[in-house]
Amino acid sequence: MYTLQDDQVALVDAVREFCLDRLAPVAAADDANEHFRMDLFRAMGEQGFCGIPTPEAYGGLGLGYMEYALVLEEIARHSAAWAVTVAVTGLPQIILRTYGDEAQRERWMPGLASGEILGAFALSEPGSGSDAAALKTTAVRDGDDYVLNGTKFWITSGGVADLYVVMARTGGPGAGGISAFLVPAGTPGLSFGRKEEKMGLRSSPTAEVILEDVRVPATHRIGPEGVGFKVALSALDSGRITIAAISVGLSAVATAYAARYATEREQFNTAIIDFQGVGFLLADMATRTDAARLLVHRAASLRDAGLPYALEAAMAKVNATDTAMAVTTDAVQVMGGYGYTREHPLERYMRDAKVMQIVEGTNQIQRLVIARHLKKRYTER
Ligand code: COS
Repeated sequence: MYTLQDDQVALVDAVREFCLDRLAPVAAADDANEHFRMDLFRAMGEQGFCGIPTPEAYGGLGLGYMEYALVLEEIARHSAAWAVTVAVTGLPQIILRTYGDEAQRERWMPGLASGEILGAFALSEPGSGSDAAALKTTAVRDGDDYVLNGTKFWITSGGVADLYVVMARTGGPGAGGISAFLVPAGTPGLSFGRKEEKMGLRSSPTAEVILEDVRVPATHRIGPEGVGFKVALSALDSGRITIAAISVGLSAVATAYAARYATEREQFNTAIIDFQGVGFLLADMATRTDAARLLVHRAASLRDAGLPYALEAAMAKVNATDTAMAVTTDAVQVMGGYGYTREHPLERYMRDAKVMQIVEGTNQIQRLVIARHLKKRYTER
């Protein structure tokens, strides 16, 4: 029987209470004004939101990806932008936990888990998005240091983050020539270009990260030279579960909002949910949302059990994000003219849903990953 455990329900209730108190009141205005609040991030960190799956020994809550998915879904019901900020500060933690050495873990993980350090992940470049292995940023060894040069694009929390994990080329072309580095904010030569004006996720800043002769000690390299691509892609496997969970939050809140409206709204002396054209739309929205959540929970459970989950994470991501786009669009349709205005949050949900089909690997890349897994499975038989 598939049910949540009591402590999981209690965790979600606590997150909801915080979000209703601190996040919901500012979500719409901060979206309109593109306003990011560092104090709110630190407060979320104090609540433990930033280190849900990080071991207690490194300052986290030591829970699983199931709990992480549940928490991110709940935050996303109030603000997908904030859920993404929390998810992305998790990427350096996953990376350090898997590939970092003990000194790096002790230095950075407790701060990241508690929200004292806001983390960012810098892989994409102007000419390297889906083809991540084509990145051009360089890291050249110079004595006990590396010197980094290049430009990173579309970096979540760019300009406000305290710590950047930067993928840079230390060797030849392709995936095998890439290494990962820790670059703290304030390092000379690290600067930020244009802050993007985005369609959605507007209270989460996204900026260009510029590295000009940025010198970091060799102890800031994560793992051996040449494993940076694996570092990045394995973090993205986990990140895809988080983006999927956030998308389920968007679908769930949009469905609830539209269903409530359709129950109250009367036309022709009838609640519009009783017209099959609207009722069936809502029925499909609710069903698709729950199906998407099940795929997210499957991927999270596999990860928590220490089993392979990359395929299931890609499936969960492609399904949940396509679902969020469809469901939020239909939710606007249910509310008609009201849904299209900023008096209601549905247009924000719809704008926020769009980017979920793009980030952490476009949905075309997810399908490519899934197809490659299928090819491997059916070749090996
Ligand atoms: N985890 C760990 N290692 C992985 C991996 C994963 N999920 N996927 C691939 N690798 C490894 C491979 O095993 C291979 O290593 P070996 O040569 O030692 O076997 C190496 O990485 C290269 O793999 P591959 O040949 O599959 O690389 P491709 O250049 O074909 O790229 C895709 C694969 C397209 C899947 C990858 O570039 C990708 O996911 N792109 C999207 C990037 C993305 O998500 N960007 C979003 C940034 S954050 S918003």
